[in-house]
Amino acid sequence: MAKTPKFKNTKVQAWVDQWNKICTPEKIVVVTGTKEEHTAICEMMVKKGQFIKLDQKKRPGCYLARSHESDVARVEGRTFICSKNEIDAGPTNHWRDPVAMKKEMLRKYKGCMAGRTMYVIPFAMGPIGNPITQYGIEVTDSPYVVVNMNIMTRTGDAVMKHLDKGGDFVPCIHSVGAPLKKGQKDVAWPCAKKIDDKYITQFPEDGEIWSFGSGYGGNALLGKKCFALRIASKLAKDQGWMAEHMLILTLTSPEKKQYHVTAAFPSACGKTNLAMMLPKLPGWKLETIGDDIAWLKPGADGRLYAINPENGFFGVAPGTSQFSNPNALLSCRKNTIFTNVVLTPDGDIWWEDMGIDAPEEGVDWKGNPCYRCVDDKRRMGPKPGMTKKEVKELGYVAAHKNSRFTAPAVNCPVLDKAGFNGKFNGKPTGVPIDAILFGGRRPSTIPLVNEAKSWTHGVFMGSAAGSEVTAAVISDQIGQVRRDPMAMLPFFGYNVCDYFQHWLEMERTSVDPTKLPKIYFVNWFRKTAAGEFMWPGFGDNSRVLKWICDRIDGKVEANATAIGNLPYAKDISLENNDSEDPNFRVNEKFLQELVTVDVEGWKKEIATIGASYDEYDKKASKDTTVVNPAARRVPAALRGILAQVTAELGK
Ligand code: GTP
Ligand code: SPV
Ligand code: MN
Repeated sequence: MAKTPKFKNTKVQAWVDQWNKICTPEKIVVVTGTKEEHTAICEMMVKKGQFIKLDQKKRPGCYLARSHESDVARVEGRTFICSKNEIDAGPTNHWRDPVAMKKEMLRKYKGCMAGRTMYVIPFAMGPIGNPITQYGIEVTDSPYVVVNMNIMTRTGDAVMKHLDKGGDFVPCIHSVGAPLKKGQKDVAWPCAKKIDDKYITQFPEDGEIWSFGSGYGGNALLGKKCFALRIASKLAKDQGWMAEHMLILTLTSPEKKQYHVTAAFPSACGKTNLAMMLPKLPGWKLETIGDDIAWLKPGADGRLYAINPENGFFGVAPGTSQFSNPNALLSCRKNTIFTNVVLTPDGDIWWEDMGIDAPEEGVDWKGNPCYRCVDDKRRMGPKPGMTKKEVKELGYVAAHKNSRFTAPAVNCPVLDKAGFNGKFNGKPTGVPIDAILFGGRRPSTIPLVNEAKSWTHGVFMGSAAGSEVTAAVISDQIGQVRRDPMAMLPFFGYNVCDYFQHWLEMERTSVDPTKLPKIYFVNWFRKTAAGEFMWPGFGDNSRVLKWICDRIDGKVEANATAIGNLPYAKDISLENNDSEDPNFRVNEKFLQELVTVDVEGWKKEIATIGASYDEYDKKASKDTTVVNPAARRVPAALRGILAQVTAELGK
């Protein structure tokens, strides 16, 4: 057995010692977080065939990994919230009894690191020393996780020093679940191959995270969804703050007025893109603070202040191009890890809709050869000489739809450095938020932008968010619209109804509710009957952000409708709307439609929102610990808005 190293923090000592005894690794390495250590681990993985080193002139410090076919995205069906009572996990989560779950998982962990190195990663969610920051220790047998955590979080000695002083932390255990027998050769992507052998388990009441069997993204980089959303959302509820699936951006108007905006869109629905967007509107400047997660705390003045707890971007690769998101492309020019994209013969990477020609030949995400299509330079197929149509019919993509880049935030050319470091006007408060956006991929009905009439109405809007399911999750429902309240459906650490109530409480307990951010619902994804996008999206979304700023400043009137305050089309600036390509230009006829209430569509929409509430209420009663099974848990205030909108639509 490996010898447990000595730690000053007794809780760290106990956590590492406990898992050393259970998992029986060959050796233990405590991650110090230096650049040399990071490179050495990457190079070790190259030697073992687990990383491909990319051309170091074109992509300095960059590597490519290919995952196992069973391990390409989050597994929601194997994600568990373990609270003593089922009601506290709520109707949207997979609940398990914590004692039974720990027993079941301990059997899995027994000897699971045999033949492997156990890494101890001290990490911080947020700038080290910031009062909002939280700390964690992830014990893992995956070097891939170590180097990704190095990018996505602040890791190493600086964090351990903080813990040495007795700082508290969230203990996390992760194993790929693939022990090695003596002399057994490792594979390129070790993991538990059967979905049912994977577990992504949160114990919000103990503040612990246990993950087993997967090495991919949010399943394995435990600081991200498991900690910064699931565990943190519960902490936030108990302590009066918010942990949200939101980007944070800083917008500066031509008059040099600054605004801070957060936006909650479901997975693969445009957070990274909006977070680093290049505004089409002349004179507007956008800077990035975060692209996925925001922690918001009420300040003494009643405003909500936000920090980004992360340190890098785990971004969706396909679709990222010079046109759609040049700043993301620049962010992954160096020190980036690519997973499941195409390898080109010159040691570079490629993916679908990267906006550049595919190489004539490459290696696809499964490690098989792929070839440029004969009739489309920007598509690849599994055999030489294929047409774009043939490839489409096969359903083949050369880069996996959920292939990703892990890029350091400091690489982002438009990073708001102060905001990213949790500072505003020199104080470590995070940035004051002016507007909160909700959104999703909705091909019909939902307007381009809709302003909430009140905080409660905004919470209603968030609760009713929904989207087509994307490839960010392993699911047989990709493309179908599902309700995804506040884009948090896969990430609630507790009961969704209590979460709605918590949002309402933020207003009730505010020292000055008039200072809370204004709330908006946006939709960049409306389509025509023929399936074409009606809004160009990307840089053109700055037109919507400007309207929001104008509303905040009281500069424009809005159309008060049954569903909320919509813009008058004339107030959406069409400056610089002269792209040659009609796809990248605002179509004024469509714009009019995008800001008009589709009454019939909304009647259906409202009915399904009501049905989702009924479903939450109904499922709650399954729990035998609930005294009154008929008790309704969806807050009455939200039911009130639902009734109000229903009545007004009927007028
Ligand atoms: P996660 O990292 O999974 O949380 O995703 P995300 O919300 O950060 O999504 P991201 O910005 O990576 O975008 C996902 C996909 O949506 C990409 O393929 C983008 O090209 C596409 N997309 C983003 N913004 C827009 C937009 O304004 N219009 C259209 N049509 N597509 C967009
Ligand atoms: C998401 O699915 O929302 C992501 C990717 O940001 S993962 O980290 O894998 O959850
Ligand atoms: Mn996300």
